[in-house]
Amino acid sequence: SITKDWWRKSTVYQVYPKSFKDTTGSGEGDIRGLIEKLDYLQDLGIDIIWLQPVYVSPQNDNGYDVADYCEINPDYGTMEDFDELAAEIRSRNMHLMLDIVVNHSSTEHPWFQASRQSKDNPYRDYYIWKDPAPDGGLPNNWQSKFGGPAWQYDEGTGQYFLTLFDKTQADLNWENPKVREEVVKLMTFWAEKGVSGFRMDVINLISKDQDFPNDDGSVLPGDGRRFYTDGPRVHEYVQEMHERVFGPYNLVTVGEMSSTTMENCIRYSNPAEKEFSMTFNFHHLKVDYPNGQKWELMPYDFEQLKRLLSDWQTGMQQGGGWNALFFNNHDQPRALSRFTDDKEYRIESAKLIATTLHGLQGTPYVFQGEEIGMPNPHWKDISELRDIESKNMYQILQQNGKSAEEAMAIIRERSRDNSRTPMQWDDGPQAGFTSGTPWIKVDERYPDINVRQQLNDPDSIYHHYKKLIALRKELPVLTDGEYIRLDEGHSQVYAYARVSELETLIVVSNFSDRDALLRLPEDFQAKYVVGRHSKLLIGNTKLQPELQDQTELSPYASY
Ligand code: TEU
Repeated sequence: SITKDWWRKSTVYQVYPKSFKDTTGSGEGDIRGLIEKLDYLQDLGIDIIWLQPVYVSPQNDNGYDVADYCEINPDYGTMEDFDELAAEIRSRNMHLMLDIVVNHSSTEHPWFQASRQSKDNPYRDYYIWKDPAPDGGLPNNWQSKFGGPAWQYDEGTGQYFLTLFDKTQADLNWENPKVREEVVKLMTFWAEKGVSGFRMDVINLISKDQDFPNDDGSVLPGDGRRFYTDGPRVHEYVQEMHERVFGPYNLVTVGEMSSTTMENCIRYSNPAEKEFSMTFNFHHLKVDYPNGQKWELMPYDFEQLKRLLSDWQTGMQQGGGWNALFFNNHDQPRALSRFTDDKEYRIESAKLIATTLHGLQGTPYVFQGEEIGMPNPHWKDISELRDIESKNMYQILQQNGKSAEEAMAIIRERSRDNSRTPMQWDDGPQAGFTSGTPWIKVDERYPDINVRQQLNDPDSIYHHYKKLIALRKELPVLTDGEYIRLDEGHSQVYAYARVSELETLIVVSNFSDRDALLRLPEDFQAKYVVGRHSKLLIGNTKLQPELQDQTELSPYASY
């Protein structure tokens, strides 16, 4: 039986199907490959599998350019394969969460093909078309997230259409009730197939200011771009989806919020608002962006990382919102390489990343490969990369004056392909991912970093994740405990507590390659440690009965 808000004790595993497991020798992962690995995910303790897009698509943005919302891309398999996957997941008491990409569709979608036929075509207003500006230029100064203008000119009808992402991803016009009807229909189609939930792609961009004002360059505090985010009718649209699909089918939903605010995330995820179950926000993953600019390099700001994590813990807790917890996904470089040490202290670092995240309040997301400590791959040159955003930016950086080497150095750190290389199953050819040639290279360190070797090692990163996932189901304080930051600006250590009536849990992480010493704040010790049953969550998740008055921490140790 599904108890209310069951997903507050769940852990989600994110599958990037193209790189998960190939069963045909095509060099690309497929649905049957995921079916083969369900026992592995069940063993890890996963409750929900977030399957990224497998719909019909020209694959310009690896499936986030959908050309048929209710059909499976033949590269991934058939609808029968999908139905078998759904049944196999249900039979293991696990849940399937599908990716819904409805801010935009592929320009190869029949809707768009019709829309571009003529200005009076019935599908014209499914998309956002604008006349050229009086001087013949672009309708406004909006820029695509993948670089370049956000408007593409259509010769046939002499108008521009909006593309906030790639030029082959045309933004849908949510002002049009027919578009909203189509979205309800396609979500109902998948809900009827027994899908338990949806991850909603860049869902806070669907409501545009109908004046389409120029971007005045004012940015939201810390990041983001005003015209992109949390538009005038976004909450109205989400509430309509909740009323017509999420609620009736009791779905668990997560909204991907590009450059949003805390206030909006509280509105999006407080159950009383009847919108989403939880939200992804990205502020903590921009602490290495010099003044919010992704395509410049700087060492990450540790204090800002801790402050953002803490602010969002406290703010969402006070506002009744719910965080989707993550450090990794298919759009980000591997956190292991980004925030810790992926060489000498790789294993300690991978465990630290896990312990630091899984001690927080929210629903944790495990992105494929993080549970075995996969680092950023080594990229020789741009020819090894596949991501449309990386390839665009490699050109744009050089147009803006960077040398090819300087551009490549930035791409190496920032590219989304860092997280898109094939899952490393064993030390056999192509890490057991494919019998063919992989669509993107396997990282050369796979013989030392793979699933098979870690399944048999009780001290492995894999088993550390498995224990953390189990602990979330065992300790109520992980779900409900008040969050209290403890490190007070320590230069190496991030420490926090989760406190409930019965338990005090303390999570301590040394994000440095040097020994560290942490003394817990006196008032905290007096109030929460003396006389209370205090537990120290140890990296290997054994619970230590008493608490020293100060904690010695070796490099990248986490407790
Ligand atoms: O990502 C939206 C998004 O904000 C990221 O693309 C990020 O802003 C981008 O990498 C630039 O830094 C979602 C999907 O997760 C992503 O894979 C898609 O490319 C994008 O939407 C368009 O559908």
